This record gives sequence, C-alpha cells and structure tokens, in this order.
Amino acid sequence: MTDTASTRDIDLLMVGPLAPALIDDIGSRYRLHRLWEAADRAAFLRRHGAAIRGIVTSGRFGADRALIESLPKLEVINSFGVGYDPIDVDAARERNVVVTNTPGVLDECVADTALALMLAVPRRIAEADRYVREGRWPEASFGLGRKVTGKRCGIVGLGNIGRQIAARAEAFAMPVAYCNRSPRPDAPDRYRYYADPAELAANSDFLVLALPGGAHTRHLVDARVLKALGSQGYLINVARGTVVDEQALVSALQHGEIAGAGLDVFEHEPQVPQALIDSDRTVLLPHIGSGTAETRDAMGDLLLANLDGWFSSRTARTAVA
Ligand code: 8YV
Repeated sequence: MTDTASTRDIDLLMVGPLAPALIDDIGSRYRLHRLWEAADRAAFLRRHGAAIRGIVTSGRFGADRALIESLPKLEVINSFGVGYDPIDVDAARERNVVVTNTPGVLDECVADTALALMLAVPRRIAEADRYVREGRWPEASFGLGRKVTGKRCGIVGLGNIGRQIAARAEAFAMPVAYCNRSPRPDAPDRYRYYADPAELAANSDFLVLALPGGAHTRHLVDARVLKALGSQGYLINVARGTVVDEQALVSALQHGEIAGAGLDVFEHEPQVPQALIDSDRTVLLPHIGSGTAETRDAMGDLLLANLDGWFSSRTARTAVA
C-alpha cells in the first residue's frame, strides 16, 4: 500500500461499480470519480477528464478508444478480471498507457465452474433439483442422465484456466485434447493438439471454451463447430459469450445437433436468449466463474497492487502484453 498523502491528489476514474469494499478502499486513498453515477457522462468527463491519471474498470465495463482519448493525462488502466476484451488496448498503447489485469488468481475458481457445468448438464442436476422442489418426485421417477467420467474433454484455449480445467477433467478419467493458435510446448504429450476447433469438436464429448474474447475470437464456435461436436456432445462456455454464435447455438439445441450446453457467459449480458432459457438441455449461470469471496478478494488485492505499484514506482505487476 502506498503512502496515502501522496496518492490523495491523484485523480482516478472508475467506469462501473466494482465491489463496495474495493470502491471504499480506492476512494479512501485516491480522488475517485465514479463515471457510472454521472447523469451526463460527457459533461462529467469535460469537468474531470483533464485531471484523470488512471482508469479503474473491469472485463465488464471496459474502456473504449473515445474514453481513453478524452483523458490527456491518462497513464494507466487497471482492470478487475483476467479478460480485457472491452478495453481498447491498441488505443492505450498509442498513448503509452499501461493496461493491467488480474491473471492467475482466478484460474481455479473458473475451472471449478467449468467442471460444475460439465457435471450439471449431462447429469441434469439443475433440472433434477427443480423436479424435487416442484413436488414431482412422488408422481414418477426422474429419468436418466448421461455418464460424465471417462468422456473426452476438448479444451479451446489451453491457457492458465484451460490447464486447470484439464487437470480436473483428468481426475474424471477424461482424455484431454486442445485447440490453440499453436501447440503449447509445455503441454503434456498426452494432450492431443488440434489446429481446427471443428476437428477438436468432432473428437470431443465436451467442448470447453477457455479462450480470450475479442474481435479475433468472435463466433469461433459457429454452426460448423457445433455440428462437428454432434448430437452426443456438450458445449461448456466459461470464456466470453462473443466466442459463440448464439443464434447458431440456439438452432443446434433446437434441432438436437448437440446434446446440451452449460453457459456462464452470453453474447449480450445480462440478456439471455429466451430459447436458451426455455431449453431443458441448458444450464445457465449469471457470469459467476470467478465469483467466490476468496477469489474476488485476491483479484481486488492484485488490482490494488497494480494501481499502487504504478503510482508509487511506475511498476505494474501484471501488465497485459
Ligand atoms: C469477472 C471475468 O467477473 O476475469 C474475467 O475475465 O470475466 C470475471 O472474472 C469480470 O472481469 C468482472 O466483473
């Protein structure tokens, strides 16, 4: 933590509300401007923009080119979360603005969420829970799910989170395969590599998405990939909703082209297509992949370390490449 006297005159802009404790902590030590509370955003930026030296944001609120370019004294953007797709990193780079995120500390919880979905969809856990609560058990037995242990796990994006998912899948006796832009030299030889996501899908029972969002991965999972996954295959997404062509997913579910989907993320959060809600072959979560008290604390601590590190010694612990 930095000396409060030296940071109190530093103006920061928070784009959207982060956890209340984090807002309080930052607000007690910096001059914090809360953009989301402004009735007139343009007027707010005209009044405070010239003084702002840091943006605090998240993978949800981001920071676009117009915002970055409107802040002449901007030095750093600190983001809460590992995914920074809604931050215009090119615009930041052009201005020599450093961007930091919070990698590493959330891998385990996001991987746990992926496994929870991999169990919940084929074993129909959420549907079975509703069945008991609705008092339907005495009327008839629930029916069967599909076995999870030993099925083939295909991971799109074998980064830190993907590696944690792979380790958990192996505990369920699943052979692991993956797709990346290039093979990972440090991946175990037993993890088979596929360059084409459709080929990975064709050789997987679970296609698990753990890759970054953004323009370069938009709709990477399209009708072709879903068709390749096949009528016995499950799509699991703990990455970004934009990675999947949601209309193609709805159509694949409606036509039985895939067996089911477990989704923590959506293309237009918090909007979820009604067809996904109506399907009994989906389990839908409100983007809670990293949402545990322990992990959110660790993310907050890392954001603060990046923020304080920058304003005390111009060092960023986890700057994005
Ligand atoms: C957060 C995430 O929920 O880290 C990410 O990329 O999506 C999540 O951990 C998100 O950043 C913000 O609220």
